Amino acid sequence: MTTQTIKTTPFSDQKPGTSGLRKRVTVYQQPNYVENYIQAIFDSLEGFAGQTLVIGGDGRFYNDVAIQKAIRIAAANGFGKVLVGQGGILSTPAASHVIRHYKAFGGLVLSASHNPGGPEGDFGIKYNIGNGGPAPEKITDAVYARTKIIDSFKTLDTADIDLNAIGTQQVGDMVVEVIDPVKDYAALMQTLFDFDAIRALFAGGFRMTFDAMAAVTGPYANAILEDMLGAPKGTVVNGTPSPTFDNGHPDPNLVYCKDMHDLLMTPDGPDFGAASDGDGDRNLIIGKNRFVTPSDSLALLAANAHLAPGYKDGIAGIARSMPTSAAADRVAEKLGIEMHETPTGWKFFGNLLDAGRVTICGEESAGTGSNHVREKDGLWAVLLWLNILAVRKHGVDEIVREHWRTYGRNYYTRHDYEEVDSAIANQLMDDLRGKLASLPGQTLGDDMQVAYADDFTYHDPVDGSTSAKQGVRIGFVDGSRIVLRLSGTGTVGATLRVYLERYEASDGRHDLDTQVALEPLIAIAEQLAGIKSRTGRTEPSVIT
Ligand code: VG1
Ligand code: CO
Repeated sequence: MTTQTIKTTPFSDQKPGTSGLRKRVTVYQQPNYVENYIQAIFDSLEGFAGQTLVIGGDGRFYNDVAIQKAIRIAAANGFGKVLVGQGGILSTPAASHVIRHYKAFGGLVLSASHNPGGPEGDFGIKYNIGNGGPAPEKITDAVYARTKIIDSFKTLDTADIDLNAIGTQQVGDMVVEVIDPVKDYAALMQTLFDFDAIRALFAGGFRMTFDAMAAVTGPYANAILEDMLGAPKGTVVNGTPSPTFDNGHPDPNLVYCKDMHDLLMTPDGPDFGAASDGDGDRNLIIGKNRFVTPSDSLALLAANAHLAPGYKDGIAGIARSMPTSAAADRVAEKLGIEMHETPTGWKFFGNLLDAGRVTICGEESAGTGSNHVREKDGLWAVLLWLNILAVRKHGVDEIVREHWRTYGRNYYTRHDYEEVDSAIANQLMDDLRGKLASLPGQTLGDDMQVAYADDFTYHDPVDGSTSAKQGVRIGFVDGSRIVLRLSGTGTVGATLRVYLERYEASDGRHDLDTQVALEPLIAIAEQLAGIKSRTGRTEPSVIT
């Protein structure tokens, strides 16, 4: 089989964002768009000849087309083997595990995560390195530089492989093995959690609902929750992956999972509700009468992790993204373990996990995970919650309240303004940066004194690299914070994210409405940034 070298011209818009390259499907459908990007990735790597590449995606529209292209380009570039999930399916955490488990060189994760799918929706490609985690900035920067000058790609003129047939097939000199997407991942979960205890919980009448949002976690949740753990049939809803996510928006938050939230607030509703996103790395946790914010969930999971067999010896440290609330910091302090604050995006946790400095990581955007893989992991978080509930024999609400009585409560919310004009959003951030130097010492609102104001710069303690301009933070003397940054995963215009946090001590008031508790900070953010007047929006598109 002869390798074809095809001439191409660069695209100017192939800059990877927070989590890979995300674009409208119509952008990806341009001739050579996928080919250029994948070739640029391979051109930025060294030493993969004869090695294994993992390929999998969340099953969204264009997944199959992109996978067939990726397989041919991988073969033409000299990979020895491709492992691909049956039907092209691998959740993001499962892909991370498969890379690690089979000691692959790396992997291509095809997903636009929580963004809608379908011909009018989004698509994405992300490269993960041999530790199973998203490529660090050094690699994504090199890939972007390469996309700007690429002039050819390599491929083969071969038939499509059968993505549904488990087993091996040949593409040129390369072997393609189609694997069960669930099996290895389910086995890993069994090593971490007390399946007997969780089985007993369900057998005792505990009722749960899990919304897979017609996305990738359906097969995983069905196999693990219903088949292995004995949750009643019907526990998993929307469990069949659909290329359009049944025309839904697979973002597990209170907007898109409102029905589940309402169900958990009814007296005869289930005990526990959970959901995951398009590619299976996010989680939403709602107990009876209690929504658990992702920042609180991170703190609670860290404080209780030792109750699960996989973490029985305790955790080495915790890391959270900068905008995530400081609730976990208090847990780390009490446990006497390391605490790290990183920029947004899972790629910044990889070094800390590899170095054994942290065990549990999390982001306010409904992402939590541990050192078992190098991605955030939606079902992992759900299973750890179930393990904790099974051991502690209390409900979610009781456990959350007790946590606040011990550590205090970090009231927290995020206000998103989506599809804002990019020029307006950038100007807003620039003007805000211009004000930062003058803020410390000032009193804003009625009585909020600014302690510090900066644009977050991260210094990676493991490899010494620096990442600047990671979000504007304004911190107050009482521990409250306002953070503003622009999203790196949106595909249309700019998304402005405003993160708001206020601390209430362990003996303080824990029962305020979150938006009311944060009202003074919301007003200060508006005063400083002028969001309403600049964008013309009267309210956020999404409040989480
Ligand atoms: C968002 C979240 C971030 C998360 C990223 C990828 O990024 O804020 O915390 O890591 O999505 O998540 P941004 O740049 O839009 O704020 V996923 O589940 O979309 O892979
Ligand atoms: Co995701």
